[in-house]
Amino acid sequence: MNKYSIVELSIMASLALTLSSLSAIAHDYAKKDLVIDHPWARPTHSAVVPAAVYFEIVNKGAENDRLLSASTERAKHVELHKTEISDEGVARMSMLKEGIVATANEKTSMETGAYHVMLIGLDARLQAGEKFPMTLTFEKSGDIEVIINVEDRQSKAKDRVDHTGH
Ligand SMILES: [Cu+2]
Repeated sequence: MNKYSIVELSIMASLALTLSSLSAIAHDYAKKDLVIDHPWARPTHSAVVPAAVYFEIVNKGAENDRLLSASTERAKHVELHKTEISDEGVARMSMLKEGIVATANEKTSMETGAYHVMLIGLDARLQAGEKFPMTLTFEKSGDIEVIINVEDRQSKAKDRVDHTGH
C-alpha cells in the first residue's frame, strides 16, 4: 500500500464505500479482480440432505484465478462439485480436487455450468428466506466472505440430481 499517496488512498476508500453500499442491494461481493454475484442455495427437506450452493464468479482481471475451497459453520464438509450427464442420461457428481478455475475476463457460472458448492452434514435444514455466511478461498484473491440466500427457485432439469450418494 505504501506506493499510494494520501489522495489516492482517500479516493480508493470512498470508491470502496460506494461499492460496498451498492453490493448490499445487488447482493454481490467484490475483492481484487473478482466479483461473486448472488450466492444462493436451495432449501433442503432435512439436515441429512446435502445442499447445493450456486453463484457466478466474475473475473475482471487479466489473469485466471481459482476457487480452491469453501467453508461455512452450517456444514461439516464443503466440497466443490461438478454435475455431468453420462451418455445414458444419468447425472453424476464428481468432486473437483483441483478447484474451479475463474477464467480471466470471463464469468464462471456455478448455476448453469454444472458447478456447485456442496454442503454436507448441515447443522439444520436450509429454509427458504434464511441467510448464512460462507468463506470462499481463492488461489490469488484469498478469502472472500459472502452471504448465501436460501431461495426456493424452480429447478432446472440438470440440477435435479440425487445427492443421497454423498
Ligand atoms: Cu454435489
